[in-house]
Amino acid sequence: MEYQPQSIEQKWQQYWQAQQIYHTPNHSDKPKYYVLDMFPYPSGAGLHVGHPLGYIASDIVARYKRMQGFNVLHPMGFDSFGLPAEQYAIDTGQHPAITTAQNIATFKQQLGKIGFSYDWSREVQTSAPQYYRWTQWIFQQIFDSWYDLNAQKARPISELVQIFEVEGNHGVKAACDEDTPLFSASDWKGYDAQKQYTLLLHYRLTYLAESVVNWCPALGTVLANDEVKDGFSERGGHPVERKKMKQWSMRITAYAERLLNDLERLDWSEALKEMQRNWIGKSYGCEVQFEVPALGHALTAFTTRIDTIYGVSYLVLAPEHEVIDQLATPERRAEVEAYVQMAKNRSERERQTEVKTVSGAFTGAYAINPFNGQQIPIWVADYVLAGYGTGVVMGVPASDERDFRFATHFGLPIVPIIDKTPVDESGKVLEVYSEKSGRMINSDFLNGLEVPEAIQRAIAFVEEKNIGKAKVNYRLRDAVFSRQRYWGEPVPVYFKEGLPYLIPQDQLPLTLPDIEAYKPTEDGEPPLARAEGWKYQGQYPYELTTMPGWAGSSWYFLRYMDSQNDQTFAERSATDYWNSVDLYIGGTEHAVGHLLYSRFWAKFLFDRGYIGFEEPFQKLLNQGMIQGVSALVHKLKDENTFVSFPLQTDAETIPVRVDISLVDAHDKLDTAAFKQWRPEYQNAKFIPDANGQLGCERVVEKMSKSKYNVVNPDEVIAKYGADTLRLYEMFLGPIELSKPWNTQGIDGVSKFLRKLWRLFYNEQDEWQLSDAAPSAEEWKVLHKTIKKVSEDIERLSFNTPVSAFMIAVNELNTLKCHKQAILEPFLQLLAPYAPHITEELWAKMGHIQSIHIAPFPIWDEQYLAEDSFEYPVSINGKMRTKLSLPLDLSPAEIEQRALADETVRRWMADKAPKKVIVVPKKIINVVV
Ligand code: ANZ
Repeated sequence: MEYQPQSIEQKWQQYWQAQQIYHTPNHSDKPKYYVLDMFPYPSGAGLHVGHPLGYIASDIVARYKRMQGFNVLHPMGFDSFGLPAEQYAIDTGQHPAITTAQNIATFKQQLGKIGFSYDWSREVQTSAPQYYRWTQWIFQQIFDSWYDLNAQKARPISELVQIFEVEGNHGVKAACDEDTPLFSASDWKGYDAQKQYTLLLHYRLTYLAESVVNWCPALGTVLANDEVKDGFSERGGHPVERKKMKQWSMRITAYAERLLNDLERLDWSEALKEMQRNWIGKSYGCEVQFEVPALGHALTAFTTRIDTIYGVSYLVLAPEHEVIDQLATPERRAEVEAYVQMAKNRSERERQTEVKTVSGAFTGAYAINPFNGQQIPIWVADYVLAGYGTGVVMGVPASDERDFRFATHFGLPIVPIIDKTPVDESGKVLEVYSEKSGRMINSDFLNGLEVPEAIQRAIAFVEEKNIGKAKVNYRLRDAVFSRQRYWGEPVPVYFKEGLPYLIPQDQLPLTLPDIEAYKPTEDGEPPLARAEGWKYQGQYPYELTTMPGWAGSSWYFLRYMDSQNDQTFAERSATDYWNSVDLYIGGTEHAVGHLLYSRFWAKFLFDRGYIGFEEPFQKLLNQGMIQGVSALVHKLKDENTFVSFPLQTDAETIPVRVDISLVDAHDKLDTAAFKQWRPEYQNAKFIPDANGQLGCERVVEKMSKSKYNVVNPDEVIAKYGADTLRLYEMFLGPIELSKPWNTQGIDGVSKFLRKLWRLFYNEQDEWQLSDAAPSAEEWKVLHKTIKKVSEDIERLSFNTPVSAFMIAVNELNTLKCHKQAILEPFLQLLAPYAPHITEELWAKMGHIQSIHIAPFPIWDEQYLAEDSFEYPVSINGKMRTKLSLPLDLSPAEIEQRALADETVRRWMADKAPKKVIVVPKKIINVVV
């Protein structure tokens, strides 16, 4: 019997399914192991060979751990809310649920063919009401909580009410709105229910607030920063405005410190942790006040370099700053207003990244530098962000590059940061302290210090004089939670007299209503405004925005633990048992978004006692991308003629991408198929190479439909089988690296499996396993492979075991080893990588139970001990052959064995040796 993957793979996939081999119980005496893939968005294009890279690696680990006796949780599901399905719905009128269901079916079918060991009974789909019911429930818990900064944890709002009743809010340290008023216990008790409710809204961990968003009137929606380019929508090129809109936000900033500190205990790459640290962006600095006579009060700037305060030559405000109106003098007003209007339309990202374009406007007003009493002009410029620090920057052109560009552009003075003791002409040290202002007017008290000490001293001074305070700032912003879209979770809130209320828990899920078109209304309201009569109790309007894409994916790892539960999001006993994910595999594109939001929600659920751990993903592995290998044909400019590559002409050519299925492994184009491919090439002419063929150029780039370089795993499986696909994807190289899909090596992998098959079946297709006792050499091949493969999987090196398997099969082949005692454990060792062929041969050996629940082999050092040495044999000074000899031979015995060897004798031409020198464990030298 030949090895025919097509005839065995499907059979075993059905068998595993029917026998529930991968069904995972929630309680077990075995130790647990949770290995998870980032679940896919089920796009219409289906899987390409890049997607399974991480899934194969995680499946190998899952199988390996299962065979080692762990109770392994290895689920799969779908992140099934999202834009493409909605866009398709807008274009075609088809309900996104239908497209989504079709796409999920395709994905499941494709995944099924690769032979993954998922427990499908735990599947989740974020767009299913049974799932998003609990996403809504979590939203409600967040709404129902506040963050106690003393206890550093989220607590129920009811506990806050108890505190207010006893002591008002004077002593409460909470993450809350800046404009939260102060009140006493008796004030509180005097307020009516509505007023109390309104005050509590300042504290809730999810809240409605005006936030500045990218609003595109033509598309009728808010766009993410990366969907806006130079003030226009990336799609359609419509103008985008910065607009304040009421949006739900989540107070993730309350968790900034914990999100930062707890990174330390995670087994993630340093690069990834650094990305999260930068995103959280903790900076130590100081707030300092600059009096503004025109205002009658001070403006506060945030700086990390208070030590440079003597070099301040201007103050600059963010265009959104509310005092600009009051500050602008009548002569400057028009210019300032025009500037503010212009700046408003640039997104935050543009403002930060396009630092080279200097722009700004002078308000006409002045501030006083508290350290030296100097008067400095106040400007408005959009390099200052409204949402960071205080929205006011002290400009120090002598020290800061952006400030330098700004000052140079507008001709503002570049004041040196004094680094010498200031003296007058006669050499007298200048006054240090002004009685009149009570402040330093000129000082050398920072000079000669290293920057950190100078900062410390200046902050101490500022605090002592009561003109500012030390301040820690985070770059992290609260997370906007509203989307003006249809295909997302409805926010489980209704409005009564303008205030948001939660719909009762027993009425969840609040399901998406059907609407007749999936776009915003004419007056810019979200699509859900089209749902007529969609009101709570028939009268109170529901929230019309839906949740963002990250809502459902922030907690799905918990749902897998108890996916069918309709009483709670997941039973505490189940989450206690499974705890954090032990190994999480996915792409780096989620480094900050998804991974930060999931950590936030886990910490929140932990604080509220719903789960017993606060980090979701203990160990993380980022897989690289598989790139496509595009094919280019070279077309003569202005002609429908194609020239073979390497180019046979000096004429100017234009490279044209062609579908890779039209090009063979030797980069030659199927010209007939090419003519058929596109009508415009029907009459194409070709200038072939000397062999009459048309060569193509190959380039490595992103795998994408638009580049015609997509390789579908289904095709690879149809040709070679899933086991070859699995081994080959791992064989391509270290999992973390990106690498091109290069089909040239795939035959080698396929051949390896055929060779393996031949160890069991002879050329006459007869079963040839024997129960003879293995030789030491055979044992050694087996055990060194077990050792190598086990150690490599442990350190997540998935490519190196593939070569170890290949070497072992070659060696066993050379040894003509057909012994059950060797080949049986070898199958067990290979099973995680090649689950089908190993299951087939295992069954042929007579096993009744699946190989995938058999134990993983353990190596025995006894077989690995070196008992021989491979001697190089040199004859008349030239290395001629190698001899493997037992280590316990005496030099005389070694000489005897060498001289008896046939190859050696041949090189000696059967002459008597003049001299033989044996260096034990080194070399044998023969002179004739
Ligand atoms: C004076 C100065 C001198 C500054 C110097 C830096 C270097 P990080 O580290 O990111 O926290 N800044 C403050 N608020 C800002 C805002 N809303 N928009 C843009 N820039 C702002 O950066 C803090 C520094 O960024 C602050 O320290 C301030 O410039 C600027 F040699 O003050 B610095």
